[in-house]
Amino acid sequence: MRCAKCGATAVIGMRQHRLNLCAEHFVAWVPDMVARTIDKYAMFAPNERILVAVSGGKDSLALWDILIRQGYETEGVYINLGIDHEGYSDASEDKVRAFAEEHGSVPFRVVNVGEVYGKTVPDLAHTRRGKRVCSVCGLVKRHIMNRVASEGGYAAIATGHNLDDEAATLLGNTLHWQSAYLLRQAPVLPETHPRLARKVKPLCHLYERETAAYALLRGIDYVEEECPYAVKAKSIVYKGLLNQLEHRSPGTKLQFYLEYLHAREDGLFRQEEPAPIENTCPQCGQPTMATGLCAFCRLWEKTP
Ligand code: Q46
Ligand code: ZN
Ligand code: ZN
Repeated sequence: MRCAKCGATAVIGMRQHRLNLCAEHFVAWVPDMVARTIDKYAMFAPNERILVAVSGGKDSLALWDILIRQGYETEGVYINLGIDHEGYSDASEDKVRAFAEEHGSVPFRVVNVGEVYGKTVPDLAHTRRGKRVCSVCGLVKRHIMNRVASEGGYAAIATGHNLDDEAATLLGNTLHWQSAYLLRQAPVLPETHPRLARKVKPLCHLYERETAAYALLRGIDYVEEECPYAVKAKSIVYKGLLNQLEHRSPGTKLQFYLEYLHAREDGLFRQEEPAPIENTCPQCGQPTMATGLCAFCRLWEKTP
């Protein structure tokens, strides 16, 4: 297998692009791909400040690495959820901290949920019977990221979702015809309020094996273990199914996602404009659709 650019031995073949590359050309190709994705969806401008949600995993650290190398002004935020299974949250925090130091001590902050709010995410979920840890976790992470972005005046929140993540979510939403979720699944979610920053996914055209290879070749030290709660997630099953399809027919995942975006652009899932968010939570001050406390504050209110 030879590199399409220089003829040296290729380290990776991307069958969906019919492209084989050597290490040197692959680590240059990945940021190019990300730059094209940022451009294509007008995710952010070069002068905008970006908050990067980092988990310590390969995708978010690869994303942060690429944005730093491309000269963007970024800050990394690690939310320590307090998942203590084999020290998962603390070990992940250590990886992010080490990454920030190795990259010239780029701005970085940790929000420790247990220390700031008095309960870790698993504790909070256990005291709320019937609530899955992941749904509590999602709500907590969204709230904290929005708060940090708004306080810091960031234009956008960037997350490391790759194409495998997006295709798996899409498959799940399609199997259940979750039209409201389908409508909200996009590479860019515009700001819906001055205090709710734009959400962007610059890795959404990259396969998971490509972000993993990039992290490896760049020598990025990341947490290899998945979050212990992810094991139970349906998305793992969907990823496996999509990989089987991909194996038989290279490019299936990419096509599934891109064709969905085209259909979405053509108005297939279009609904009426959502009502503007006019309320403010009396407790935390965040914009909310609810009258009274926002969903995040209600979560803590009801917890004994
Ligand atoms: S971190 Fe949180 Fe994920 Fe872990 S508890 Fe579930 S949602 S799986 S991205
Ligand atoms: Zn080459
Ligand atoms: Zn609130």
